[in-house]
Amino acid sequence: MLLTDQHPHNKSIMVSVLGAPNVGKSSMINYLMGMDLSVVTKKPQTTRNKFHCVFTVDHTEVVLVDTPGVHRSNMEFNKRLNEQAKEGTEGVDLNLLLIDLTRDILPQVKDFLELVDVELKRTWLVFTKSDRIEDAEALPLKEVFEKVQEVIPTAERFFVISSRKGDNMHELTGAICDAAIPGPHLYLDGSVSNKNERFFASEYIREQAFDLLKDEIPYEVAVLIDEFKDVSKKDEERQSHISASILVNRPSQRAIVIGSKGTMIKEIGTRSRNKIELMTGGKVHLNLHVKVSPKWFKNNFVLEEIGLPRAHNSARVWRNKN
Ligand SMILES: Nc1nc2c(ncn2[C@@H]2O[C@H](COP(=O)(O)OP(=O)(O)OP(=O)(O)O)[C@@H](O)[C@H]2O)c(=O)[nH]1
Ligand SMILES: [Mg+2]
Repeated sequence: MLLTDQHPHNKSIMVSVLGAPNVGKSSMINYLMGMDLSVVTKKPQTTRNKFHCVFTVDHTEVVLVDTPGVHRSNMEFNKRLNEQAKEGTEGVDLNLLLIDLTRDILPQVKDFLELVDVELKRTWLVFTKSDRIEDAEALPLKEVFEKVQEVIPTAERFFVISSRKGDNMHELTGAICDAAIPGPHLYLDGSVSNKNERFFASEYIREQAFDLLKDEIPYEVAVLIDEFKDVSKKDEERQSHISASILVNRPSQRAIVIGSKGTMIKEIGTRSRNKIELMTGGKVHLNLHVKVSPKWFKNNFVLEEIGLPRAHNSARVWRNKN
């Protein structure tokens, strides 16, 4: 979508946001966007799809590509998550590689390069969670950065940020805007993403399930939107009717997701409905159904439906025959 008749001062930049699970990619994006668009939880592997998050500063459009955290696993599902991250680097002007300061730094860089196996073009390192380090300024990050440059020669500079406290976010935004390229915007004014409300509704339901459920269950939950209908009456506040299925792997998980006397599903529903209502700006009627779909995370149809197509290293059985 190229928009004609744009302001002559318009600039745009597309920036991938990459790194291991849980380093704070989605939190940083939300901070920069000034809204809770992307889902964030305490648990790793929250984000499952790459998608665009868009904001503008004066005439400069910034398109941030959120991606799933990459990690080592032979499971088909995880290969597809890693593929999303790899695809997130395609066609961007700049990569931000996020590194969690509370964990060993160099292994995070090396693991990322090994797992994603792409030659990163222009790259900036972003050290995250500085608020969790007693004296982040005293860390020998310049030396560490030079070591990173040995494996990523295109690494140009680094930032030390906290999405919790906002440290250095202004500098990061300014630098991204300065790096933007003169040219037309890709999105219409006011657009915040390339994904639609259906996508975010399913994300906000999954976010609450992820947050509230324990052990393996969050990882064995998927959300499908069965219906998203506008039922607004003329001249009245917007009203939407949403039916969604929460898929689980086993019958015992279904019982847990529903909870005793339905308390768990009610909590997931109430919390996610509040967030969906903030998005739609109106009233939402939300119906949730918990369905057992054994091994859905190996089922190509379900994986495609939740936006995870085959990866380059998918098991043979997943390959397209023609
Ligand atoms: N203290 C602190 N916590 C942070 C910061 N940034 C993120 N977190 C926390 O780290 C956890 C993971 O954050 P996310 O933004 O979901 O991380 P992510 O990299 O998107 O994770 P995946 O989507 O799983 O790859 C959450 O509990 C956040 O609140 C930060 O700057 N400071
Ligand atoms: Mg995330």
